[in-house]
Amino acid sequence: MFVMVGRRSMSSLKREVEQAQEEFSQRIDRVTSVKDLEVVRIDFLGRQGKISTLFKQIKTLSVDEKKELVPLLNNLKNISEDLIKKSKDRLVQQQAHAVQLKQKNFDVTAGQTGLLKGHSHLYSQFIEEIENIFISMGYDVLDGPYVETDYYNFTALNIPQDHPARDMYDTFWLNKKNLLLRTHTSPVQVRTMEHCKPPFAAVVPGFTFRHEATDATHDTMFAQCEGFVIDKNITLSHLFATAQTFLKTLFKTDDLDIRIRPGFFPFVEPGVEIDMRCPFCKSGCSVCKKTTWLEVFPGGLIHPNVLRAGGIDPEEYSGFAFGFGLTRLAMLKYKVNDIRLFLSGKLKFLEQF
Ligand code: FA5
Repeated sequence: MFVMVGRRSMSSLKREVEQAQEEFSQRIDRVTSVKDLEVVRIDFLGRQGKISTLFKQIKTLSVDEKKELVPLLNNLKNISEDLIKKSKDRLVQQQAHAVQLKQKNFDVTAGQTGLLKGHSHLYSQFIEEIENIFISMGYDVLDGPYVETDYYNFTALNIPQDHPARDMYDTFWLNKKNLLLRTHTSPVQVRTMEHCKPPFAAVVPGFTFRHEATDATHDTMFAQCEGFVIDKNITLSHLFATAQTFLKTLFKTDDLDIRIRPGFFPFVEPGVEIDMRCPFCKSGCSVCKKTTWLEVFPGGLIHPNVLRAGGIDPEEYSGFAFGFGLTRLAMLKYKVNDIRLFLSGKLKFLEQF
């Protein structure tokens, strides 16, 4: 704060006006922000500021002295106010421009520490692993629609209208006639036969939907993996060897027995259930429920009616098909005890994989 003590001589007051002017010019030249400018304004033009304080000295002067000093002080005040205003306009503009530039060059990819790092979902990882195993065995990977027609999901698979086997699949029917959410990946079999000439081998991993009560091993949305091979002279031995090779590779073991039981699916004849020896124990554990066997791989030889629906002559070609529960297999491999965790979005669960 600038305080005047006692009466000053005219010449000393004039010197002070000049000094104030000089100091003001120096300070305003150095100002780089509106905030700093406000400090300068208060120091010179505020009620206790240097220029205001000089004005207060006028009353101690004679009339002639006043006539000489007042114009000088008015001039200093006007110049200072004008410079403050111009500087403020310039600084406000500069600051707005800087904000604009910052937004324009804002790099959303710039590294930040301490942020959560994402990774692919357990489903994506497992599907990729399964695809790679089958690709190494010469299979193509195919896809099919989730919204299916009654024809591909049932009729073409040897399950005509009113066939009791339709009850095996609790179906989500859509409002549009004959449309449903596919209950299994098997519809892709006939879709493929319609477009490809044998021989071919393909797998179709993907989501399927059933209108079922959920529990630890049943969900309404879960994944299956269909597989089928069509060529001349395909037999059940090809299916068994495929199942064994796939399961050995997936569970990373050379020592993996399989056993075969009869199974019923209208689209295969004969139909089988292939079980594998529990890879986690020798004499029974909680995973295999003390049986040492796990039911994992339903399949069979493709029914002649299905080959015909796909435009393939069953007298010339035969094929095998399987459709295992991909989610259930992932539960076994990663020891997940509740299927509902897969799509729960719970990070605590997902971060483990
Ligand atoms: C089928 O869906 C046949 N399409 C499989 C098939 C394909 C057989 C080709 C022969 C030839 P199934 O309804 O059994 O079959 O289902 C196959 C697997 O899907 C089951 O073994 C089970 O692992 C899994 N699965 C069935 N329902 C559910 C569910 N609600 N939640 C989780 N997994 C399920």
